[in-house]
Amino acid sequence: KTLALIGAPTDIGAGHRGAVMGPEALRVAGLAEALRGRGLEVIDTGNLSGPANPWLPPVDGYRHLEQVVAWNRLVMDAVRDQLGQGRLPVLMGGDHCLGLGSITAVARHCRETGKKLRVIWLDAHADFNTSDVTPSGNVHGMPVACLCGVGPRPLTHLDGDSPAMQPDQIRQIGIRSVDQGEKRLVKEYGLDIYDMRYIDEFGMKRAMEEALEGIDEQTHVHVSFDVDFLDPSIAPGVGTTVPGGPNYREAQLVMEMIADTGRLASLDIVELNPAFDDHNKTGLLAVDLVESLFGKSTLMRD
Ligand code: DIR
Ligand code: MN
Ligand code: MN
Ligand code: MN
Repeated sequence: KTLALIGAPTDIGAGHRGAVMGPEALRVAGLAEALRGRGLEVIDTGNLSGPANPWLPPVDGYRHLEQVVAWNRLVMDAVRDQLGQGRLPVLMGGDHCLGLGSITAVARHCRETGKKLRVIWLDAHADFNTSDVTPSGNVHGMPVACLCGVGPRPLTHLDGDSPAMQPDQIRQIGIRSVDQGEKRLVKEYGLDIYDMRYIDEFGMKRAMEEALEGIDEQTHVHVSFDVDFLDPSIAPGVGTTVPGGPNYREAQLVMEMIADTGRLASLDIVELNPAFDDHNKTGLLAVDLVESLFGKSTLMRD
């Protein structure tokens, strides 16, 4: 299987500028070379080109809605194109609003090919805000809600149909910052969340066993990796750090257990913000973890 790297340099949905530099930081950290080193064929398709960030305040609860829609259309089309060619798309964001376009394309591909979709959402945040409850108006806090059909029509109907997916197709890991109104929505929609309290009490192994339960040969696993999932002490290069995230070993275990399923079929790497980073430390860590996601393991008993 050939991997297709897709750069989406934008911070259109974020509350801080800088994720626009994410794709280049991942390239400089050696993402393509590391994956080729694993024996994978990797094509870098270059960067998508969308509207600039006008850096305006929210209007009716959304910041930059028009530009967010434009970027997500570009991402959706690029991901769909790569899936159609039988490649494994790796979206290099960009902020997490782009998960909407990426997963909308993946979900359609699954419906068309009769696959079961399982989204593994690695994040400090639930990203289930709406215009009514958002504290910021930033659309990177809303993609999961939009995917489940809750949000403004241009985002919920990105490819015409809505909802793109059902809440029971997603598992969220590492969650530790959920806004007040967002918490109510997440409960109402029944999202399956392995928050940090759960991970503290039962351990990452058990959380991942449960999150990956039911995956079989017919499952398309999509990983949406928001780099702020990681503890800020190891990953400072993100716009919205939240203390108390997974440490290095826990994060490696997450990636290795997903790799063990053998069903990873698409990936987003989002929210890497070099403006907050320390000598691309977070970019290098993201590459290290993505290598594990594609099968690099320290395990001696296999
Ligand atoms: C917050 C931050 N929940 C918001 N969300 C972030 O503005 O909606 N998501 N940073 O990744
Ligand atoms: Mn996110
Ligand atoms: Mn986040
Ligand atoms: Mn597929």
